[in-house]
Amino acid sequence: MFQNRLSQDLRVYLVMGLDGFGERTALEIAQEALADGVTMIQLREKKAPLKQVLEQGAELKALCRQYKVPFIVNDRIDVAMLLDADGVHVGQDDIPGTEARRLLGPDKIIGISAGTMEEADWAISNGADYLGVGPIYSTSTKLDAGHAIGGNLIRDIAARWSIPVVGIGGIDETNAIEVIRAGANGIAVVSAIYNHPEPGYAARSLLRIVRESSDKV
Ligand code: TZP
Ligand code: MG
Repeated sequence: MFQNRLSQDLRVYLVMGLDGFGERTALEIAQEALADGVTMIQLREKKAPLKQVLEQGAELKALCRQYKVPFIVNDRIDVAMLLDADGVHVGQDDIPGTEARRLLGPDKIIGISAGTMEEADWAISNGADYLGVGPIYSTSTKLDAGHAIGGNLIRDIAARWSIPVVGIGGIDETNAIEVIRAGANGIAVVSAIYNHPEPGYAARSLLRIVRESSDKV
């Protein structure tokens, strides 16, 4: 049941920091994207002072609650706990899933990144609720993301495990369909929504693509 719900929530997953873009603040971008179809949000802020992350993170969480969309914190289990986020997303070198679970309890969402089948196996054995797989395509958003791996790992994971999977890295309206057809439940994006001149429009088109391509899987 939890996983069923999660696979729906993962359809259009916006990963964002706290800097605004263009004329919009981070909150304004999130608001437009939520109003038009984003199904989950991850706060991934690497450089702002903790005080600011807690203040603005609380506002972002409130916005997510308003739209009944899960609010996830990247890396920082302390921030996730202080904000009473719906979960945490961690990489292979961050706090292990089992330890995150001990701190967060059974009801919170734990997402873990994986770029190889070994990493996916490790994440699952550490209690991941979903996997973030990538970078699927090349991306300039995360400079140390490594080389693009394409859709094959998603295909292999879908064949081997029944865990919700979201693809990440260089995904936009032109290639989202391939990610879903490979077997992902959704797409996680930064720039395709965040840096789009109309974030709401981008969210709506991505959700339509995910919906239409999921029907055909
Ligand atoms: N992890 C792997 S790729 C990536 C992250 C956070 C960045 C994705 O950003 P974009 O702009 O959607 O390529
Ligand atoms: Mg990390």
